[in-house]
Amino acid sequence: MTTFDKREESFEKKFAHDEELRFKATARRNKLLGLWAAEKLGLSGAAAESYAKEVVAADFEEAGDDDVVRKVLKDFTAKNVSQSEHQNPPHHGRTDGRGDPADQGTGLTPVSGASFALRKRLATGELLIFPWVGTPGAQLAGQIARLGFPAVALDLQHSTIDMGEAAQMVAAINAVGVPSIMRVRWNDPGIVNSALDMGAACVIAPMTNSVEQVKALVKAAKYPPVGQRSWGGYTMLQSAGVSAGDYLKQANHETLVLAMIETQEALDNVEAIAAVPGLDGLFVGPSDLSIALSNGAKIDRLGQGTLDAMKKVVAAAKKHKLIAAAFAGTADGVKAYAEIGFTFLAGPTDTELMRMGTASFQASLKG
Ligand code: 3PY
Ligand code: MG
Repeated sequence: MTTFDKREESFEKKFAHDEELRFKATARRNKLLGLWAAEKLGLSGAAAESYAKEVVAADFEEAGDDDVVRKVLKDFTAKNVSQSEHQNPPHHGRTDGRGDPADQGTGLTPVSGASFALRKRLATGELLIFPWVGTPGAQLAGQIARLGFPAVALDLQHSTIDMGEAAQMVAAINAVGVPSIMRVRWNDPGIVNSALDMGAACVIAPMTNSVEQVKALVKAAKYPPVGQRSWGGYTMLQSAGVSAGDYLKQANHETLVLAMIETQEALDNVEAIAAVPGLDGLFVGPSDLSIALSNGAKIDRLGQGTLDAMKKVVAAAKKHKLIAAAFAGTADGVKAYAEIGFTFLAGPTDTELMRMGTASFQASLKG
């Protein structure tokens, strides 16, 4: 046997040994997760042990941890274990060697945790309605995140929220275990990259009109091999409660990038835009779209022409298995857009929430 052969043989042995260790460690982590989940499900003793075995076995369905998470969430839902009880599973540190050593034992939330739960929830077909915040301030953002919406969106295009303020607002929202969405100021790779680095679970880019522009958006938002997102923002991610090692592994899947359809050009290209690999969804801006469709004459978010154009967007999204999303603004908007197939809707703006709260307060004084 040559020296080269010997070296190759010893590499192979070491690889097999490492793989075995990794396998055992992952199984042990899954067992601990299974025992924790069993307790939440009211199981104990042999029943808990047997449930933990099921969780270990669930990991063999596919590569990665999604299969395990899916099983536990399904069982929680079936047994009505409430969100607040299961949104913070114990963190045992990564066991597959891919985590950042700095993460070990810090108790940070994996990316698949509550602050990044949008894809899983949307996959069920559930209608998600979230507020649209344009008023700067981490305290306000934190308060809104506690109102019970499934996510909170920050609008940086038409507000005075700057990136520094946005980072604090995202941290305040994520601290409550709620996903944050950011409509960025423009489809600029640096801005898109920063928004995600802050810990946003979803980025919406305005005025994306062509396949080239949407390809550039995806390139900025996804790590290789899908795109060319640059690694960084470690400190911001940690302040948002996210483990860096998990984040690199899971961000392409768990964070969403949506392209806005709000011009005639985007509408004409919607089929081709929807086919751009790596894009997660289409988000209609009905104000701009209706202005474009009326050649600048009016904002007509609920007009028939606008609704017909929006149906075209839903059809393209459905065909390419993308999220069909839009800005609705009011309850009437939410109802009309849900009716035609949108499942991810920006509902009230922060000022609309204040207006409605004030109206309800004044009405209750009269009653
Ligand atoms: C639009 O309606 O044009 C939007 O961009 C939502 O604010
Ligand atoms: Mg717009």
